[in-house]
Amino acid sequence: MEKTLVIIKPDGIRRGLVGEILSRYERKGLNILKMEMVDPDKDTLKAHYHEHVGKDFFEELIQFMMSGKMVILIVEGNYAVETVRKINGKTNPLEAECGSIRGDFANSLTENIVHGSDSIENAQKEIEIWFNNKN
Ligand code: IDP
Ligand code: MG
Repeated sequence: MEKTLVIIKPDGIRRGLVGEILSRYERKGLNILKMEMVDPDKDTLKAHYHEHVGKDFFEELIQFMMSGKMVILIVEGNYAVETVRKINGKTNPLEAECGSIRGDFANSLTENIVHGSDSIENAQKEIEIWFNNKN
């Protein structure tokens, strides 16, 4: 079964959206395989967001991700990677469709509530980064 890595970012926790977000994945028929509340350190975040190291928004992104606790999830199901990205909505809040998590709740390019892996290969890498191979 396909697996993907989801993060409910600190703004999602602060705004009390954890239950709402989980239920959107569940209602679509996806299965929550693992779930943990974490206080991320900078090195783990840098590994997770290595493709963005050096970009002008990188420091702002890391500071935001370290601004509070977040929830990490392994979500599985048919086409889990693409399905989660669709439920999450596009990165730019102006382009995220209403009905998606970002479309309904985000109004910032940085603070956009959720992360979902963008490929099966990256999902495997990100699951290793966050769950230390214990899946
Ligand atoms: P994704 O989360 O939809 O995969 P990415 O392009 O991989 O989007 O960017 C990772 C995260 O970095 C985004 O979710 C968002 O929090 C932040 N981000 C992306 N682009 C920008 C930007 O142009 N300005 C500020 N933050 C950004
Ligand atoms: Mg991405």
